[in-house]
Amino acid sequence: MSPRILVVVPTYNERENIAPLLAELLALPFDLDVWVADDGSPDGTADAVRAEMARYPGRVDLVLGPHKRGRGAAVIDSFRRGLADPKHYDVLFEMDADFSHHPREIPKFVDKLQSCDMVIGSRYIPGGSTSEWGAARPLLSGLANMYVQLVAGVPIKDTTSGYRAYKRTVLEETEFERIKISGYVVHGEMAYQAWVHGFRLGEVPIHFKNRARDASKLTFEEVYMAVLNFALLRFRYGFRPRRRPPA
Ligand SMILES: Nc1nc2c(ncn2[C@@H]2O[C@H](COP(=O)(O)OP(=O)(O)O)[C@@H](O)[C@H]2O)c(=O)[nH]1
Ligand SMILES: [Mg+2]
Repeated sequence: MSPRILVVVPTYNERENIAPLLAELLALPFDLDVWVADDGSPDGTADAVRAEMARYPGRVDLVLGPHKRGRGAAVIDSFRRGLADPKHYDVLFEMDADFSHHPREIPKFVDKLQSCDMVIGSRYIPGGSTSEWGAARPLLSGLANMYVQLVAGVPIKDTTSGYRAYKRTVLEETEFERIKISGYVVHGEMAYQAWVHGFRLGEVPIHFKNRARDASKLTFEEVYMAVLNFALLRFRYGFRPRRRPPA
């Protein structure tokens, strides 16, 4: 049986990208809806989404945030609502709107979910790749991943990747209210929670296409908070995965 899928796409000034992205996602051979989590983008992304909602009735929705909340908070808010939705989605995805994460990779995630509860699109396993121009970002992301593996022990090569699929049970047990890390590295904490709850984590290789204008937006405070919080993850959530009853 094919799962009911909800894809959450956070947007901030993605007017140009959102219609083409929706077209590619909705053409996939899955029972799949898309919710765009927009934080009042000044470029009018929400209007572009409304136009697409009319084109694909019932398959696209707009979740408007009260202000610019950051990617992590926007996605978590939509996940909460997605779990409560009467459509009872079996699988929830998150992905960027700027085609850094390509819709054509979605079937790989769906396959992998047959043997895993949470699947991460990975740049750092065989078959994965990135098109990054600067040196700073790959270096930072590589260091962040090494650090997470070292201090948290999650057996994942790309914990910072924001292209992911979760079975709903994983999100139902995720303690969103405990997440302290904001920004770029919230994904590490979500992966740690899933792992420590005893869920099966998997990775599929993806190609990550960076957009030209991207410089790293990491602030010193974000880095510092991340380093500190990751070191504390084990103490906050436990050291070893809990045993789960077989699914
Ligand atoms: N809702 C929402 N989305 C955001 C926010 N900041 C970034 N995004 C979206 O999150 C995704 C990743 O952001 P991007 O600027 O491409 O970051 P990067 O590629 O990781 O450096 C894109 O789809 C953005 O539009 C925000 O504050 N709120
Ligand atoms: Mg991007």
